[in-house]
Amino acid sequence: MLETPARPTVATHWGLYRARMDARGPVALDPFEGDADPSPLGLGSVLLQARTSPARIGRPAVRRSVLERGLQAGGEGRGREPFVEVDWDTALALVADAIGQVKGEVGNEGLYGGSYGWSSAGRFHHAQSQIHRFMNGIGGCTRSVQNYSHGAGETILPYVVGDRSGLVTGQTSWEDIAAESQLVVMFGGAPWRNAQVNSGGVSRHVLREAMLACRRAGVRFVSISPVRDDTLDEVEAEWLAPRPGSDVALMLGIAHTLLAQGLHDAAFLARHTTGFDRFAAYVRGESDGVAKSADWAAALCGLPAERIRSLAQEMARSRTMLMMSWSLQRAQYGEQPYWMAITLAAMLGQIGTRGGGFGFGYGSVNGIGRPLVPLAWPALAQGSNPVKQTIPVARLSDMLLHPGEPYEFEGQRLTYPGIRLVYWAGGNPFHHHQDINRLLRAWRKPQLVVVHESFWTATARHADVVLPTTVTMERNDIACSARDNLIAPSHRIVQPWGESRNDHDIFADLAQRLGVGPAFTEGRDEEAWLRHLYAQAAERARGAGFELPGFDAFWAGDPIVLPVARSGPPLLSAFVGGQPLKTPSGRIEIFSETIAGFDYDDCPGHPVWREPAEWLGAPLSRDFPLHLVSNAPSTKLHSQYDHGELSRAAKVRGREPLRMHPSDAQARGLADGDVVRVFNRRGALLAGLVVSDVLMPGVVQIATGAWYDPLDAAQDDTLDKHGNPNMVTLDIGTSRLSQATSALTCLVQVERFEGEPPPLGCYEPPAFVGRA
Ligand SMILES: Nc1nc2c(c(=O)[nH]1)N[C@H]1C(S)=C(S)[C@@H](COP(=O)(O)OP(=O)(O)OC[C@H]3O[C@@H](n4cnc5c(=O)[nH]c(N)nc54)[C@H](O)[C@@H]3O)O[C@H]1N2
Ligand SMILES: Nc1nc2c(c(=O)[nH]1)N[C@H]1C(S)=C(S)[C@@H](COP(=O)(O)OP(=O)(O)OC[C@H]3O[C@@H](n4cnc5c(=O)[nH]c(N)nc54)[C@H](O)[C@@H]3O)O[C@H]1N2
Ligand SMILES: [Mo]
Repeated sequence: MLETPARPTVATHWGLYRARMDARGPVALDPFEGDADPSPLGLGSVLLQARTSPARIGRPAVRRSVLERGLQAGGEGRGREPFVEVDWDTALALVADAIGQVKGEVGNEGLYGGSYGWSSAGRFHHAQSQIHRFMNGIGGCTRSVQNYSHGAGETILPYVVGDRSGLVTGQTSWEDIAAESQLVVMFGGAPWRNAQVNSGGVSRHVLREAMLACRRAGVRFVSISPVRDDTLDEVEAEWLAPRPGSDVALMLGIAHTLLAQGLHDAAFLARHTTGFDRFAAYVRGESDGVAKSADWAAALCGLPAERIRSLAQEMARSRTMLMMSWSLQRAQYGEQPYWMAITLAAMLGQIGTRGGGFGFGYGSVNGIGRPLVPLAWPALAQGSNPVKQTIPVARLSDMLLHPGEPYEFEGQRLTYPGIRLVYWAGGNPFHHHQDINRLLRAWRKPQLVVVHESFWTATARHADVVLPTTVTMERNDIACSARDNLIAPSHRIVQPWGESRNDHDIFADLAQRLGVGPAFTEGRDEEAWLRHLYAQAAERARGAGFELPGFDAFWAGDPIVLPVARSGPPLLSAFVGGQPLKTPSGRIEIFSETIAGFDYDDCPGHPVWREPAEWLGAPLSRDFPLHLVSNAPSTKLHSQYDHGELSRAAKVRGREPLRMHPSDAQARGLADGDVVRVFNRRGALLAGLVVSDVLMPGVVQIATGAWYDPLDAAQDDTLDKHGNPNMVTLDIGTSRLSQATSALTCLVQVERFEGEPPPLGCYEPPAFVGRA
């Protein structure tokens, strides 16, 4: 048994915390001393509320008719019927039988184990790794590729620059930006709220100090975003607010100005890119009769043409860094803003220099722009998946609704599989997926839904078998992240809640029942796995020149942050220095023959402006005149700890805050603190109104993460009482190239909710009945 030291550490995606203990257990969590700007997400008693929340799951539970009729129960009662609490043996026997039955009838392809979600930090108890290891061990399952974060970006980048460097790692350092940049233009801003987190852990929050150092060095920031507070006040950024979804038009207007005024770097374009001529013909209007002038762009994006022209000139005159947030590609045609930004940076000719060029995600998660130690931390081995069937992750509802039907993806014609059993551990699709009413219809299709959860989230409520899992502080783990130089113990500070078990132990038990127990566990328990993973980490660290202490000293000691240089090579400096890219031409592909060969009008051979299905310039905006921005929440990580005090303190009359410009509120007779109904043809949610001039008129903004709380679960298309923006978001692929999420392409209307707002039920457990 591993001992917990007197001053234990708890590692989360939002930072390291020291547990303050008394004789009975933990009383509060304090920030790790090494972090100058700790995130409040885990401070105090937020995490400890896992132990006091009525929403905590204490025992396995099965939907009533599934307990009675197994796979014959049908999906209609999912989310509607009461649960029956059962013992572990009953629940696991049911799951093992069902898996065996589906495998026997349709093969492993009928199991969906994509199981997207952040789950918790920690290398061993990482739910995704555990479920994938389990599924691979029983013969595989249908999986997902990509993510909701940057699915379109990660798909387009290899075609344009040969790989994904600069998307999640490899960006030019903040150190270089402070030293050499004169102008930083941030599309989507660089919100501090988002840099609170990083998957796998955070040793030190760096965005604030990095941006302030730039400011002190005289760097000028321009934040291009519909929301002013996407950038810290202290950096004194100029705020330019284009219509959401119009960034490509704006960038084309800048490109046209550069071209018309001869400010583009022709030598760089000739030497390092291919296809600029065809793009230039498009910009000039030679290929489609429409010149993409600053005036043309102004009419689309809403910024003054004069400012578009002067910005182009400032960019050409200065050492300019173009920063693109991940949010920009989370919209229809989301491939285009990234391709266009690279093209614009190529026209400026500063790619590969210190402080010039482009980079992604600087304000999307913590650690971007901080150099990394050159080593890959180990992860739980997952084996390989014998089933080759995958879907782009955001095509979940499409897959469930359209089995056997074809779709396009990266030049291939693929077919959706027929899914009989959905198995989820560590994610909350009723938080993350677009168009919840459509998801609800899709979710009724499979014969069985199994969910591992610690809390009665909407996903757990819409499962047939719910298996209670421990939370981080109830188990031992090791934290290390691909975007941090950290390796830290995460100690168990309390015993598991109720009958909850670790994901690993649940899968080990199921693996045993399915005849592959020893292969799954390799004979190791938690401690043996941690020692095993740590030994691998120490070996890799040694390879990179760092000597880690032995496991026992590590376990009893402080978090370890490996020292690194403050600056690494600028993005694409090796390429500019002569090393070809992994693209067909070896150069930056402003025109891609490969993409052109796919013949997709929603993603042709060079960057283009395409009017999104929903935006403030669309005819639809007459009925639904407000653009809804649904962004990452400041008071939680997605839907995690929505029931915690930090998240709930920010709610307005219990509802998720929706921010709106004073002119839009006045036009609707709305006041601060009103409960409002946000709706379009797809659905409706309630929210609590915050009137604020940090938004541009015509835009409303709500964070994701409020737990879906249906007014009447027995009805289709019912109202969400609480504030989940995915009630109204659009569930279409970005394009046939990437098929990624289009969550930010969304128009709505907002009105006052008349009468007494209905009480919330989402933080209470669902209805239970006894066994018949
Ligand atoms: N409209 C709109 N939608 C969006 C976005 C947006 O900007 N707008 N953002 C998208 C993005 S980028 C993302 S990444 C997704 C995020 O979507 P998710 O990653 O699905 O969101 P989370 O709330 O983090 O869900 C994690 C769930 O896992 C549970 N969990 C935590 N630890 C463990 C564990 O150890 N074991 C088990 N079994 N469960 C655990 C938590 O209780 C929680 O319910 O949302 C996407 N959806
Ligand atoms: N606290 C906290 N931090 C998080 C997360 C969390 O849940 N909580 N989630 C993490 C995850 S998984 C991810 S993927 C990242 C997401 O990181 P991002 O995708 O970078 O962040 P978002 O908050 O979705 O959006 C950033 C801003 O983009 C702006 N924006 C929206 N549409 C447009 C547009 O059309 N044009 C322009 N110019 N700007 C636009 C909005 O004003 C929004 O505030 O955040 C991570 N960080
Ligand atoms: Mo994400």
